[in-house]
Amino acid sequence: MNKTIIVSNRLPLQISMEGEQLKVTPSVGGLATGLKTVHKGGNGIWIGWTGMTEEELDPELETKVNAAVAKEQCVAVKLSERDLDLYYYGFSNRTLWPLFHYFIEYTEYDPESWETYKAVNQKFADQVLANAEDGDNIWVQDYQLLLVPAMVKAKKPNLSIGFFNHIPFPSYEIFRTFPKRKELLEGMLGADLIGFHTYDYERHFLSSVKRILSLEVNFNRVTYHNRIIKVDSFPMGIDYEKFEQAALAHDEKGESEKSEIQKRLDQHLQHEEGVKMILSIDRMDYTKGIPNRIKAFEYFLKKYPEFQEKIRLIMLAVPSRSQVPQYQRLKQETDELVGRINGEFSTVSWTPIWYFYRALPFENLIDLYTSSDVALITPVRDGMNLVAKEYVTTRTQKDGVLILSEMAGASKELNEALLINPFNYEEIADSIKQALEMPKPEQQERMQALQERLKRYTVKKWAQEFMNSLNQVHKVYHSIKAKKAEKSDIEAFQKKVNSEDSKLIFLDYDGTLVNFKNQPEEAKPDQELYDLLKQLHTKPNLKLVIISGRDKETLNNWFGQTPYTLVSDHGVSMRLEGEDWKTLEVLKTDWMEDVLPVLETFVDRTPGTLVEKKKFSLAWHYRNTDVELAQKRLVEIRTVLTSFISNTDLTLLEGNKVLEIKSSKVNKGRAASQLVNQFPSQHIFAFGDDWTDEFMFEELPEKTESIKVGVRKTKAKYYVNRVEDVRSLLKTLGN
Ligand code: GDG
Repeated sequence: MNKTIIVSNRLPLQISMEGEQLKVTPSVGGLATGLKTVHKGGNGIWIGWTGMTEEELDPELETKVNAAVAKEQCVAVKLSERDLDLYYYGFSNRTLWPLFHYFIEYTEYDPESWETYKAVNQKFADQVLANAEDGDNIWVQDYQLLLVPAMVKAKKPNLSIGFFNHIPFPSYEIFRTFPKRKELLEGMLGADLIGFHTYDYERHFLSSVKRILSLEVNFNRVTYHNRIIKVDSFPMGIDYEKFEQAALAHDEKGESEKSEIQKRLDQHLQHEEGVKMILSIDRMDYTKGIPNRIKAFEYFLKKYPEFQEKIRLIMLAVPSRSQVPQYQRLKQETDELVGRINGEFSTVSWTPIWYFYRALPFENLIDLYTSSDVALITPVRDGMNLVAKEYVTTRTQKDGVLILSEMAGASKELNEALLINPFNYEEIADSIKQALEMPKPEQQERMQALQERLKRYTVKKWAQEFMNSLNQVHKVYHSIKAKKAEKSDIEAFQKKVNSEDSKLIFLDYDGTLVNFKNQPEEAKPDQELYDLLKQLHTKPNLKLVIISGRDKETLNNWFGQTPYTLVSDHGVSMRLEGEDWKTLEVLKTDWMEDVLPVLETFVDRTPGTLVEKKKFSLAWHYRNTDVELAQKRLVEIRTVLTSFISNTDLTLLEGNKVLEIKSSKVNKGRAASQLVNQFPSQHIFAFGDDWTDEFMFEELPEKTESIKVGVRKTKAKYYVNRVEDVRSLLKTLGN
């Protein structure tokens, strides 16, 4: 049976020594909970680091650790102290983390860390490869492992690979600054499904893929190395039940069961009528907007002094990455700000900020959530932010107000919160006031709506949706493409070609026999192509047809001396062996005078595009322009031209990065059918790569062996990956 392998930097467990005994405690974090069904169901395994370095493990202990993690269906990846230093603290946290959170000035690039990042990603990939069998699903988590999908795909292309990025994906303008931008994207594109928390991260990623790798993107699908990769957003939820149950249990607690913190909170709240508490919880990280929050709070106290001595900000900052200098500076700045403000505003009975720099047990977290009237969450960048969701979930009376930064992924879902820009102190101060004065019914109405959403889309649901989508991607992928031309198919083709029967072979030119070049005139035939066509043509009773969108003159230049049949302009003219060119369709061209200036205005406004004037058609080429601008212009051009061509026999034809305006009376299908009637053949082959060739695939007789270049939706029966594969196939047929 197929299984799922989850891969993350850390395994969802803690290992500790109790005397001589090894103790393994499963983690209770959100991700571990969400993935539990995926992991434990159907013999899944989880691959990651145990938290103990190679240096801490002697061979005996290592055996014990491996056995203990195996009991939890986990497999350990061995990391040395140096690995950890350069891959985790180094490249992941000092390079990728700031880069992806828009802190370019913090982004360090150190080649040694990069090399180690690659090597460690390879260690993870090797462990996956050692444990995976064909048909398994692999789900790679987060930015520490961006290269793993491609490393696994390269060795086992039949595995379905999913990748989820838990942090933002930055805009192209930020991402492009990074020296290894290509390598990172290519690493991720080893996956079949790439997930982000929000649509914004998804579109930033697609934009980078289009611009940096020049890949074809249709809606949210990327075509890469003849695979189709789906990119989608899956906003991660929380373990709703766990937080709700914990809050309900908290409500039931008698005085004697209360924690010390809870007692202090109660004392404060009961101190005076109208006293309120504002809560913030985050890892001490520069992305979380901690200094901004404190400064905005100070501004609030000054702007609305009537709240002094009535409200308190409780700030829990959990120590994190404290060996990185920026984190040390942040800690210092926070300490100073809190000190200054408490010094400035405190009275004998009141301090405005209660500041905890430590982690608290889960129970205390619930104390804080349930006792606070307002949650003030102000990250400057945050992939999702689960704290905001947890606060909402613990509000059993549906009161309380969430103030949330619009820079947190969670803000996309939590519309009923008071959304703020974390750089706008005025807005934050006013929102704090609004929250403190918000009437209960309004609080409840907002909270009700927020809770309903979070209850529906829990972390379990998130994991399920991702896995469903991963299974779906594979199915869709197999259903839209033709069958790959395998050895046995090619042998069957060979038999036909070698027989005495009559054969007709249609060959498209650009994108089929030669690769695209920046300028159409650069894509000339080379000697290898001439030779292989010549060889193929020696087969008995075989007619070769080059059927192209190119004009008569070009085809004459390139193939005039050959004995092949030539069809130009998608089927306007034809030349049979030893004969002159003749026109298949009599076409008017007077429309060109009117359309050409229209296209030229688009060329002027769209650098990198050009108009090709053919005898019977006009083609707007956009291969060398910015992809997104081209998409926009295409819509405009289509709109302008559609009204222009209504009531004419003109049509718009979309090729590979080209839009062509031509008569609807011509297409390759009509021309090819005409040739089939004129030269009835026992075997027919047709090769092509784009939409213009689809007419041919569609209209040729059923028995035709049609072969498409590239994995795209097609009417062809077979596909091959690249021009080089067409050439090698034709060579085989010629031998
Ligand atoms: C990354 C992304 C994305 C916090 N303090 C204590 C404590 N916590 C728990 C919270 C919450 C979790 O830690 C923090 O999660 P966040 O989502 O808020 O932030 P990051 O750690 O930065 O997580 C983030 C997330 O990945 C998931 O994809 O949302 O954007 O940056 O669950 O409850 N737990 C305990 N004591 C504490 O003192 N027990």
